[in-house]
Order: sequence, then structure tokens, then C-alpha cells
Amino acid sequence: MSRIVLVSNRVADLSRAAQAGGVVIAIADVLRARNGLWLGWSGKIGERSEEARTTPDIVETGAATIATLPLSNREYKDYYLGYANAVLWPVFHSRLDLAQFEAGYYQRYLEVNRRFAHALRPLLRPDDTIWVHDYHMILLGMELRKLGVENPIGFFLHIPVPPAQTFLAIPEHREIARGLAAYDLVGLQTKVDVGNLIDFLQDGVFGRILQDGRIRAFDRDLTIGAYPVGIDVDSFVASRPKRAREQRPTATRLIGVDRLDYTKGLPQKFRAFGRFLEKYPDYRRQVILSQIAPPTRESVVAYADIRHELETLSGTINGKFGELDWVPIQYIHRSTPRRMLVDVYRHSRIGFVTPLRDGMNLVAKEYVAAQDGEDPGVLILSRFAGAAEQMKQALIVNPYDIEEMADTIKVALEMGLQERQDRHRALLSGIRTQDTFAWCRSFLAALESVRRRKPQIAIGSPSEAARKALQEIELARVSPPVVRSN
Ligand code: GDG
Repeated sequence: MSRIVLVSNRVADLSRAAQAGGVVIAIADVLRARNGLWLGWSGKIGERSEEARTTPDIVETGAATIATLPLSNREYKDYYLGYANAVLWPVFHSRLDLAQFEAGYYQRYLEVNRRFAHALRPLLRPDDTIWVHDYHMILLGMELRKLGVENPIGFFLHIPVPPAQTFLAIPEHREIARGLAAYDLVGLQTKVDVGNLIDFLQDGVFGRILQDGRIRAFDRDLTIGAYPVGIDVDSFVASRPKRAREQRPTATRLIGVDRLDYTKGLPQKFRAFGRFLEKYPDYRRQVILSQIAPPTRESVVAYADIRHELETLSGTINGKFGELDWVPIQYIHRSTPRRMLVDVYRHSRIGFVTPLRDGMNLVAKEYVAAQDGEDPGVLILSRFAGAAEQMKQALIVNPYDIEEMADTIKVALEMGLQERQDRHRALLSGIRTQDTFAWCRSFLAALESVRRRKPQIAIGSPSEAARKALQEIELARVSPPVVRSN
């Protein structure tokens, strides 16, 4: 089996993969099994002279070879905080209003991707399979191709793809498309994302669909597919609190766990909870909303704004409804250890997940995995989380509709045991089938097979096979999964 080479903005500590959860567990496994190499930013920020550096620091961990490079201060500002997190992140989450298209950002983004490609080139072997992750590194594949690398290269995007018209607002959208076309396989979280990317490549840069469903753009044939990210289900199921009764909260808890990000719909969640208390006063003193929201990307202005908004909102709602012995919103702006998180999920009657846009959302899956199957809680899930495409037995809500969310909290609180068990069983079975290991296996299997395909002739209109694939995508787009019990 060929060696796996991973590239991402950051590398994870493989010795702590189990604690990190999510995709890192599967990645650590595959690196271990296939004698892998992982290249990323070391997290260090150095002098301008670092920009010339293409020799990474190498550490052999036993599980894998870890290669890291520092960024210069200017690269950190323009590539990481700038193009990656103040252009691509907001635009891909359909927040054009927050995008900062500043001169110099794109150039530095390109240069960092190029520098990482130059650092990787001498470390590569002819039979390596290369897997690049996420929006920080879109151009890496193209830069490797320029250096003559012909190995299979796959790219997985963890965040959503916006509709074509939004994508086109990025001044460098053509360069981004050219970067994507350098890969053999582009993996996305959902069918809706696949549809959006195909639209963009067709309408924006005149890509053409081939007989077998691949897209030809910039003289390269690219496969695009949906590979929904999953979790390591057992690491949540197995956990049992030592003294469950003592830890059980006195009030019924709704739990939210989100990095403090404007994409996560936190103000909408707080407002819906406030509206619920206003509309259904019998529930006052009976319920609390615990929101864990660790800080992230604090140097980007939009993140300081959202923090301020949440502090004001939680203060207003607590001031309006709170009593000496009951505070309705517990807002924790710190990271919580994972073992505690699992217990909190388990003892919360409602998992409240309300992003305005999200690639997948692993918290929704973690909440379901942590429930007691005999007496499970209920998941309320935004239809704009990628997870909603799979988790149809959740109570699906529109996070912009505060009234609907307030009513759905009541539906969830009053749902009978049988219905909770039925929904939970179906949800659990889905996240088990598509867990983090299945995600990793299926992406790599697809990547390793696409290079073996024969060249195809471009066609004007889709063939039967391509038409069928497009129809499925279209269906997923026009009929969002709505399951309401009221
Ligand atoms: C990106 C995409 C996609 C959160 N707070 C704490 C904590 N967490 C953990 C959660 C979960 C993870 O962080 C968050 O994952 P999400 O999927 O919810 O969201 P993003 O961070 O935005 O991730 C997303 C994902 O990539 C994977 O492809 O699903 O759409 O945006 O695992 O549990 N963990 C601990 N303490 C915290 O306070 N220990």
C-alpha cells in the first residue's frame, strides 16, 4: 500500500488524537497504518526571513513523520488571518458582508501555498498518495503540479461551498478554480456542496461535464464527490460519568457547544431561548441553556464583534428572566475538557445546534452518540448545517426563524419517550455507518481509483450517468430535509 502524505494548515499532536476527537482519530490511524507524513504550519510566527525557508523541521513520532514550517508575521497576517479567515471563510459561509478583500492577501496566500509545495517536493516518493485539507491550502495541489508532481492528489474541503453567484464575488475566483482543477479528487461534505461547485465550475470558468460525471476545467479532469465527515462514535458511547446522579443538573438543560464564530448562529440561539421563556412562562426556572463557546481567531475583527453581541444578549436575557436561584443562560467563553463535554451532552435534554451555515457540524453527531438509548435527549438542528442532509430524524429548524425555534424547544421538551427512542435509534445508526473511519476510507479509496480511469471526451450536455448524478444533487438542493413533529 502506498504511503499517505497529508498537508493541512496545522498538524495535530498524534499522541493525543483520541482526546482531540473528530477527524484526527481517523487520520492518526491511517498515518500509522501507512507510514505517513504530515506537513503543516508549526504554529510559530517568526521574522520576515522565514519566508525564504523551504526546509521543514522534521520529527519522527513513531506513528508518522511530522514536518512543520513557521510563518512570518506578515504571512500570519495576510495568509492566515487575511485571505484564509477574512476572505475564504466568510465567503464560503455566504457572509460576503464580512469579507475583507484587501490588497496583498491573495498574493501572500499563493506564496505560502507555493512555499509549502516547495518544502514538500523533496520529501515525496513516486508512489505517495497526497491528501490536502481545507481552505487554507487550496492552491497547494496546483503548486505541486508545477513542480512536476504526478502522484494522485486529493483535496477535502471541511467548510461549505457557496452558491456560484457568491463564489464569483471572490476577485481571484478563477485562480481558486484553477487550483481546484489541479486535484484528481475534490471531496466535499454534502451533495448540495457538490452541486454548488459544479455550478461554479460550469458557469464561472466554463468547466464541462464528462461522460463519467467528472468535470473538465483548465485541461484537467476532476472528480467531485460528497464524503460527509463523521465522528468516532464509540468514544462518546463508552463514556459513563462516575457519579451520574450528583452531576445531573436540577433544571432541564439545553446544550450548545460551538467555537465562538459568527457562522454558528449563537445570537439566534440566545434570542430563540429568550423568546421561548417569554412565550411559555411555565417553563421558567425549569430549563437552562448552557452554551460552551471557546474563543477562536480573536484577532479577526468580526470575532470581537460577535463576542460583544453575545455578552450583551446573555446579560439582557438573564437580567430579564433570571431569579436569585436561577440563571437561564450559562455562557462559558472557555474551552471545556472533552471528558466533561461528553457527560454534559449526556445529561442535556436537548442538543441545540443552530449554525447559519456549517460544512458538517460534528457537535450534532457527538450529542447523539453520547445519549442514553433508553432515555435519549432530542437534537434540534439547523437545516443549514451539512449534518442536516444525513440527520433527518432531528428536529430541523431554520435558525433565522426565532419563533419556530422557540416553539421547537417546547416540542422537544414535551416529546414522548417512544418518539425520542425511535429518532435516536435512527440517528445513531446513521452516524455509525458514516463514522470518521468510513469517511477516511471512502475518500482514500476514491482518490486511489480516480487516477486509474481512462481519459474521457468532453460532452456538451450530460450523459445519462452524469444526468442522474446531477438530478440527485438537484433533488437534495430543492428539498431540504424537514422533519417536524408539531
Ligand atoms: C470545521 C467545519 C466541520 C468545541 N468546543 C470545545 C470542543 N469542541 C469540539 C467539538 C467538535 C469540534 O470542536 C467542533 O467541530 P464542528 O464540526 O462543530 O465545527 P468546526 O470547528 O467549525 O469545524 C465543520 C468540521 O470542520 C469537520 O470537518 O464539521 O463544519 O466548520 O468536535 O466537540 N472540544 C473541547 N472543548 C470545547 O470547549 N474539548
